[in-house]
Amino acid sequence: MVTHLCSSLVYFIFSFAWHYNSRDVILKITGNGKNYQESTMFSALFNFLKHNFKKPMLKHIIGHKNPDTDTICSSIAYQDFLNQRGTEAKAYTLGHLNNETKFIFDTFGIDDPEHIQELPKGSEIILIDHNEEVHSIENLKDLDIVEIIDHHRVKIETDKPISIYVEPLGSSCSIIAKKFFENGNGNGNSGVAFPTLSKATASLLISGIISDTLFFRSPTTTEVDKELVKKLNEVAHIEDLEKFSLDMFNAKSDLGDISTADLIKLDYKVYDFGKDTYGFGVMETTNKDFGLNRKEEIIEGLKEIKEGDNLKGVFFSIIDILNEESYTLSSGDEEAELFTKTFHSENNDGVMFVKGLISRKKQVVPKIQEYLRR
Ligand SMILES: [Mn+2]
Repeated sequence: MVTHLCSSLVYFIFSFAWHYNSRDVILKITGNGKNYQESTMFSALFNFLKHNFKKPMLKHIIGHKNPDTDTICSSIAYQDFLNQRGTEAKAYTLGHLNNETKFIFDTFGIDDPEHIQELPKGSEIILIDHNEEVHSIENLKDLDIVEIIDHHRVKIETDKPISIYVEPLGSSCSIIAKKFFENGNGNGNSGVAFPTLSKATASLLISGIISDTLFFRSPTTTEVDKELVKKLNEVAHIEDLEKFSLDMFNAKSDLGDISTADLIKLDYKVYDFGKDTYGFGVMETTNKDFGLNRKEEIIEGLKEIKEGDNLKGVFFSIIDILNEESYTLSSGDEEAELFTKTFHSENNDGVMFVKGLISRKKQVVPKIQEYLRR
């Protein structure tokens, strides 16, 4: 920094002196020496200030809409990682935290990230846990994506080269945890600070992995996720992970007097399959009856979303975490048929039960995509 400042100062003095000496030559061209002389002086001064005192642009870390635990925890952990490496970055959320995330924040004493809907034009953003425009911030088109970290299917086009880290791991928190272990504690590249993994960040990363993999029950789980939780817990020291995961899932299932519209949108994503676009809401729960008892209103809600958002169909899956099975409702007969045919299930009075179907990302979306391609 000091060397840089000195060399810039020397450059400033030289460029100013050079412009001053060549004033006579310039005078003939501009016809007004005074103005020119002042403008060079100012532009040299401006460049000097710009190079040495320009505030680095803040990188805004953004997870997906209808945020879940993985999206929030990976955003906060990555903010910590980047800040420790000297990069100005801040995590935001595009919506309210769900009850599972709130439980985790209460347990570890973490503050909510700032809520935003949009960002000023030209802001630099890092997308975490998503890469599709429909899952992102409202005015994504006006923003400058500088990096993507994700574990979903890739569907994005950028107009310049950017850093992209996509790995088929169980969570985005797994990818951030890997970054800490690969770059931290003395393994970093020379000249860059080594991020230290704090107890709080390790706890958030474990929470995100447990949440997204349903504590290793989901078919999205990899051996890497299991290894990472072990290593992270050497720092986090969560005594009983099994009990902690049950507390998380029970917190997520405790939905109180939530409205039907909010229930459907709690964990809701829209997927474009080329010709047709469908909506998929999921409710991962240890209390499936909370959803099944409201079957009629939920189906009505799905129909409204289908109409309002001009979709081909909308599904809502009640996922029984502990028994690893699901009950899916749909917005109409045609989409119900698509679902029963794709998953070889039956439609029992509007409820389609499938044993072992618990992942929207790895099972539901790819299989429906495959079926529609036929
Ligand atoms: Mn995720």
